[in-house]
Amino acid sequence: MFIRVIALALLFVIGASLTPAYGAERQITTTAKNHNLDNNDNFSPDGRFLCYDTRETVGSGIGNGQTIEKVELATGEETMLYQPEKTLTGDNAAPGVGAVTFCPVANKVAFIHGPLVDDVPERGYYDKTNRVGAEVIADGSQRRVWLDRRDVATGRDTLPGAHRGGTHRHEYSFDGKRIGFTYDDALLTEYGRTIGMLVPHPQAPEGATHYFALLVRVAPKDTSKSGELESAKSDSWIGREGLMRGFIGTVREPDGSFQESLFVVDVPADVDVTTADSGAADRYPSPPNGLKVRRLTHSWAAGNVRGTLQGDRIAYYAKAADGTRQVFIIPSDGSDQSDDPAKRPVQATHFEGGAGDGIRWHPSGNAIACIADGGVAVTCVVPGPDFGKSVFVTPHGDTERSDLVWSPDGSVLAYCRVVETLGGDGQPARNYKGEDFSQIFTVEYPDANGDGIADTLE
Ligand SMILES: [Ca+2]
Repeated sequence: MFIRVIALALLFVIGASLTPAYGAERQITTTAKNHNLDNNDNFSPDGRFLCYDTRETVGSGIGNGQTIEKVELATGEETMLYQPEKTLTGDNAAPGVGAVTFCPVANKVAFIHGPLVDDVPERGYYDKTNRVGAEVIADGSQRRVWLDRRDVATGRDTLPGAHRGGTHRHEYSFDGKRIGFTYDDALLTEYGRTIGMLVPHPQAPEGATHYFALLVRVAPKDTSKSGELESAKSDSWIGREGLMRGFIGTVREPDGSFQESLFVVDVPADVDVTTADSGAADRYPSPPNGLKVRRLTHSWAAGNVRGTLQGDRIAYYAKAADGTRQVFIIPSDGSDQSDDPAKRPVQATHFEGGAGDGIRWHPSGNAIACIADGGVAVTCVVPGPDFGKSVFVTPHGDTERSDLVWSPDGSVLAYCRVVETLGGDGQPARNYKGEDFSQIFTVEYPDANGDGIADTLE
């Protein structure tokens, strides 16, 4: 009996030491096309599906994106969610669809949609200043609505609630009521990229479901004064109700140089978007009344910035003392110049080669994930002795993983990997420039006790 206990204990110890710190990677998609998660909110609200686009299959970029699709994790079954009737490919492409994101509270997706082929003579080809958001119910019925209205008429003011360029990286707030995006104006191109918001509204311009409002007014390029912004990008909602949008601003410093720093724009729940000015041919749009832009850092910062569901903290990239790029965390009402140390940024990751793209929060707010050394790493961010401890949940140093996304319940991480793909003839299938396709993979988050912290770090 005693020997049996010893033997069992030994087996247990050996077993534990041989168990890798990561679970098995699982390849979800296998078909001969590119599967791009694009760092959006790709999980369906119930966590059963992932939406993706298929850019880089037949031609370059989103302009040559042909389809919007979803895959069921359990079966690998792919469903076409949207495919334009006619497409043009090559350098002059249309319409171009891509960058799809799931609504967190309904079975629908939003994505970038360039001009319909029939509208190309009037609107031109796909371009960053020539695209809008489209939305379809994610059941394969392909019924499309336009989220925003593009209006580039020059003989009068822009229609209220419309814009004059291109919206992209559409992102629903966690409660589904607002859609954030980055924006490029087509009429006044001396203004750089900035950010805005779409809300469903009875006064939305004809043909669109949502009313457009700029969130950050930028100065024309090379004209800003000290403290003014010339661009806003890498933006994301902070908190469930979308009352804050974090972004990276390019700001003019007192010495005349530019700095990229972390900002937040506060967007109150009762903001009246109809107080926004939609602009004219010679007048850039202006945000609605009641917004407030706050600068949180004064040194280099980068995104995409990501906020917690609770809205209390923001994760972003900044430089560590050793010069590497790492993930930092700051309270959403904090500042690197605050007198209160608790309101200042804290370095969360300490990866030797720095932190890669794709910061994501566990829904508990207790952990973040990002790519590092080509693998998926998770980091405990609960204040205390475990803060900043990281563990890889996939292999690393072997190949590149990208476009990380965490399921709504925190149990699964999904990402893309470029792997050899076989076509229907059993031969390797490759994209238009002879490269292997990107496929979707998942790994389970090792958190059996459900506290949001990887069990191997506890
Ligand atoms: Ca745990």
